[in-house]
Amino acid sequence: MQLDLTQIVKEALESKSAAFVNLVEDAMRLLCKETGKVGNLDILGRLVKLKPQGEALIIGDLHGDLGSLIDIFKMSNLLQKMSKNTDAILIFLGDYGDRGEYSKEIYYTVLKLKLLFPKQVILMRGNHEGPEDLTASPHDLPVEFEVKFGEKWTNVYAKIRELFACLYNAVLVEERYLIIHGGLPPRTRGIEDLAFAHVTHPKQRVLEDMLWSDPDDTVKEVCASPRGAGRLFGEKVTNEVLRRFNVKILIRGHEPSKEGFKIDHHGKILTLFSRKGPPYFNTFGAYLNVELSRKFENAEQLIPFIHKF
Ligand SMILES: [Mn+2]
Repeated sequence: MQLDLTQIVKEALESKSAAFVNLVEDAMRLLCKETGKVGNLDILGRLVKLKPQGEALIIGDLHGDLGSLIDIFKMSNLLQKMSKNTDAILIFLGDYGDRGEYSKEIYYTVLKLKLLFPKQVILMRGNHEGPEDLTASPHDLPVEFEVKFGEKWTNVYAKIRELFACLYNAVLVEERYLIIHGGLPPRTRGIEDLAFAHVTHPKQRVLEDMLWSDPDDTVKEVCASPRGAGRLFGEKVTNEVLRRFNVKILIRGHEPSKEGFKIDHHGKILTLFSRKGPPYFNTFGAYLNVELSRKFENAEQLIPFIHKF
């Protein structure tokens, strides 16, 4: 399939409420029903298990920055690779909207990509796609929808909120990586805890930790987060959870960093942040493009595969 990103972006920019709602409904019909084997993906609840094979492109928070998304696709040539090579995987770490001017267009583009490559695109849930009782603040999406869709905006907004519940909580690349938007829930017993975190929410705080938490080098176990949701977790938690899932590195987004990426907990955690511009003022955005078959013990070894822009 010859894929024209310029065409998708043009459609995204021009889409009116009816076309946007149609796309969200099509994506929901696909996403919400995904279970079991879908190509190389093995799906349980809202967790994807991946065999360590094929190339993966992992994109961090975009927060309405359409320019960076276009740049990443141009630089990585991934769409062409995905068309040719069915085991190439594209993972978005969540937080597509809010902050930037082009939330509507980012959602449109990533949902369109999911429909075009259902077996190769994984859309994760960020805290800006959280459940009703954990809405991120400031949440600019309703305002942007009102400006761009006019009086029909409430209907469009209700639809996309429905879709948020179908986005993925976690990706587990066997013997390699655990991939989550925010942070690690302490005392996790097994993959079911992650796969069904949206079901046990809010009785258990697993989903809140996954969407909101941040690593901290000074915290012993966990403590309250200045974000007002989620927690700060220490290296002890990271070691325990990674050991439990038999993986080496946590890959996550959620935190802006000057270089577009940062490494915490002695190389056990890689944070990717893929948008640039206000209000964060990071100098670079970054994404990861790595062959999943390759074995790495420490996130420092992933640096050659991190692309800063
Ligand atoms: Mn976030």
